[in-house]
Amino acid sequence: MKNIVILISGGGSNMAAIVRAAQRDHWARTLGARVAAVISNRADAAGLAYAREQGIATAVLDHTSFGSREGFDAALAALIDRQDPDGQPALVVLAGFMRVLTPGFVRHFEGRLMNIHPSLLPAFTGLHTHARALAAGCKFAGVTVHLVTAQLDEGPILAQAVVPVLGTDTAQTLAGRVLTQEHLIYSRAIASYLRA
Ligand code: NHR
Ligand code: GAR
Repeated sequence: MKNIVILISGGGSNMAAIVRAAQRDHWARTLGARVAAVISNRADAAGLAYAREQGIATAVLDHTSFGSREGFDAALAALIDRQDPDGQPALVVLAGFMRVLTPGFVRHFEGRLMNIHPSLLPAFTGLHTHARALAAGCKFAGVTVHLVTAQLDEGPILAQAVVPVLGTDTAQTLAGRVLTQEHLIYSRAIASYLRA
């Protein structure tokens, strides 16, 4: 069984959409895969409650209790690796995860570490993507699913979706429409990756 470990920092709506897709499309039977754990760097991440309700193992690793990024990342990697009792390397899915990961962590999971970024990469790497797209006068925004590399918000693009920018849009209204597309494309990108 291929274990999927999802990392969150907040609401976890992308994680929830992936869990629902896995249930709806019977990934255990069709893809030999399951969402094995949801891990957050924040104890107050609302997504943890949803994962627990779904019977998915959860864990919190508070990054502020580590003296360095490397220390946090090493503990996080060990925690993820413990999710695979049969030694099957997990697919690690960043879903609203807000901590930049060190090169050592990325090397350990490279090729099986995915992220969803709320912009049409390579445009608008980093944070506050919707406000920046509006400020730039973009007519289209969107979302990108990519493999994670040490270089922030880069790495091979797996899927994208385009969202038109409306004249009335605020960062919040645009974020809402982009999020709807995120919920659609992430599980499709994961399923395609698992089939490859
Ligand atoms: N790590 C690596 N090496 N590469 C990527 O592409 C990563 C990553 C970790 C997270 C998600 C990314 C996003 O899609 C992501 C991609 C947080 C930050 C950030 O600056 C940047 C990009 C992303 C997520 N985080 C601050 C930090 O100091 C903290 C910000 C906060 O806590 O609100 O880590 O947006
Ligand atoms: C989503 O738009 C996601 O793309 C973004 O946070 C929002 C909330 O996600 N992620 C980042 O900006 C950092 N990767 P969530 O509801 O899945 O927690």
